[in-house]
Amino acid sequence: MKTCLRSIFAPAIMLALIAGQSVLHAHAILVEAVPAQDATVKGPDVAIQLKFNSRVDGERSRIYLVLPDKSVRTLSLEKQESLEVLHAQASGLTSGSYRIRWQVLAADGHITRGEYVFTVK
Ligand SMILES: [Cu+2]
Repeated sequence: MKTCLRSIFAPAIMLALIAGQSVLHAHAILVEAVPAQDATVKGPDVAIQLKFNSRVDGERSRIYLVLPDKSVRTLSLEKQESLEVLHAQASGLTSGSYRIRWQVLAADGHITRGEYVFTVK
């Protein structure tokens, strides 16, 4: 009887595993950003919020800010309220063109990175 049950459930378990894997295997893709790409915002203090399509590990993720003079500042991330969102605060920004550079570790164990430009007026 035990063997019988197993043979019925095994395919279901296999399917669940395959489905689960495709859900887990989601690289983090940036779906929403504040400031938005190419946006112009008011300084000197700018709140940065990056939302991804999957959970990201805040401990192993980084947001860098490339300043108008090309120097790079590593922003400290605030505690994650939502596991898909990273928050940071950039202060003392004078007017000019800035670049957000992000690198995140997604729930599936893969690292993705990207960058975009915004302007402080
Ligand atoms: Cu992946």
